[in-house]
Amino acid sequence: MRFDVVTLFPEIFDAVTKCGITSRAMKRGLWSCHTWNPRAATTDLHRTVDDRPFGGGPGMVMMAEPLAKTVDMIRRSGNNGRVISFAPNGKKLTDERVRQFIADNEDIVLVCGRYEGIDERFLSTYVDEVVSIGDFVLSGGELPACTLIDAVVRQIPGAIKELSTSDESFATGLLDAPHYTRPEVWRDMPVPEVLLSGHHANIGKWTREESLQITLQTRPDLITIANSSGLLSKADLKWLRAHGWKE
Ligand code: 9D3
Repeated sequence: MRFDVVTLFPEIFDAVTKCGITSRAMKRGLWSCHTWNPRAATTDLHRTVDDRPFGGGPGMVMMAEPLAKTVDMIRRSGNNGRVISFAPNGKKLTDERVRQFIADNEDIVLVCGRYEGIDERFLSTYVDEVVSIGDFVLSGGELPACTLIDAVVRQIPGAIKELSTSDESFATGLLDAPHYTRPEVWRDMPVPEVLLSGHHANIGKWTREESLQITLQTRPDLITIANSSGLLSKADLKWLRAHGWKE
């Protein structure tokens, strides 16, 4: 899988190309990432990529032409995949959309906005899809683009050895149970006894109930979704009803 990223700040993508699971997956040849600076596609003395908004208002707007020239270059370099741009008014990224990117198995072009946004005429002619990562204000599209890359790449088959990605919380539909490691007692706080017992059935039951509890407390909406997706057992439903769950 290949990502081509249009960005004024290519260094930010070191976060995914140089660090951790995504870096290892890149060394294994599972994906590649090329950054393209739209300043390189400008012709004026000051390499201008932004200008004042027509109609007035605060801040600056990214100009269409440097972005269009850059995507044209990316096309000529061989990436024929979807063009995704990032903006606060985009559609919220979900685990479901991330899995679709994997299933599609296509290259992707990412366009990162800075300033107040991108000229609408570029968006309407070059961009297939606008993505947000949530209702909070960031400084630009780069961290959302890194977020998308990280979320997608870690799900490429072979990127992760330890956990099968189907084991993860969004596949079980519940949040993770708490984790503990050595030492057995840290600052007078012991590890829950059941986890030291070696009794795998009890450990499984405890872990499941911790997951149900944390999900019920912090994300009750996920309990409703897990239930309607058939991800909850009779034992789960019994535990939930006993702990105040209202269907
Ligand atoms: C919603 C705020 N906008 C109107 C006052 C101004 C504005 C703020 C921040 C316009 C662009 C940005 C930069 N943010 C992104 O480019 C962005 C983003 C985000 O801020 N939050 C969540 N997801 C994303 S994806 C791209």
